[in-house]
Amino acid sequence: MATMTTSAAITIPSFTGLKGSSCARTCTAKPTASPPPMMAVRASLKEAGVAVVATAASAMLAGNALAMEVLLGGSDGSLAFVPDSFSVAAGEKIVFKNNAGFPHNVVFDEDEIPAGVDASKISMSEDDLLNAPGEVYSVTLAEKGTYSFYCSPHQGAGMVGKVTVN
Ligand SMILES: [Cu+2]
Repeated sequence: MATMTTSAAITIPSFTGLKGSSCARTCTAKPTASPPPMMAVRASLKEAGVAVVATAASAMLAGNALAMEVLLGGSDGSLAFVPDSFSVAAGEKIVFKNNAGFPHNVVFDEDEIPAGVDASKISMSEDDLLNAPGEVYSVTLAEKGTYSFYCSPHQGAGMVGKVTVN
């Protein structure tokens, strides 16, 4: 009697001890219900991860190669900076590129730039115009703050923009 009880007591825990505690809850849930949903979640996470990585990579490539690119004139013919409001890091290059509806230029508003910044040093001349498709004007802003700029031929048509330097 005593032997049988002991062996039974040993046998049962060795099964329930493993399968019972570590598997009964996790294992019965996993092999049956969890794997399909978990795999589905993992798959979608993977896809999302890939998309995020791809976006980050292209953003990095664009950042390295051209810095911030702003189109002069919308492809739809609008007289606008595209985008007309954006942020860059201090010292990051901003490339304004002639796209459509030119001539355009880029003039910073001396009243709407950080104190101490000389508008004439970061602006094109009011008379200087980008006439050819793809022509660019590049500028690097070192001082943090908000800068307003406009295209002198089209300021009246609303071709204005704002950049925040962080
Ligand atoms: Cu313009």
